[in-house]
Amino acid sequence: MKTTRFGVSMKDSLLEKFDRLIEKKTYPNRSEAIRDLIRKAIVEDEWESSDETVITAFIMVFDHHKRELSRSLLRKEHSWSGEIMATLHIHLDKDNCLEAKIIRGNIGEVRKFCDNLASMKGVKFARLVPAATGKEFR
Ligand code: NI
Repeated sequence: MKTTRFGVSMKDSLLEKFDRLIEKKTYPNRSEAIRDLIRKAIVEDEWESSDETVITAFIMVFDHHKRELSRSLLRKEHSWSGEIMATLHIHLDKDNCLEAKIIRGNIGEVRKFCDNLASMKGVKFARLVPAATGKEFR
């Protein structure tokens, strides 16, 4: 496959920050770091603009003492029509639980469902991670 070189202009201060990031993430050079960022942006766009079925990982940390949270979570999961393929539950400490769910479904519906879970009282952290098929790279 043909490779093209191109120049990128940016302020020194931004480049310095980028170089520190490259070092921290142990990229071998700027080109590899930029390629990786571009790939990530393409995968995210593919995922966001898809109306096909996507697979996502949803991660949440919550306080299981919070009244009604555990029951409400179960109720929401049972009444949702989408597909939760797997749930991993870890008791982080005496107060907090971490759950990672692998969810398959239409992106709009999955996002709405996960936003609903994330907004429950007692949820301390929640993130929906795209796991695109990466068909752009085949
Ligand atoms: Ni737990």
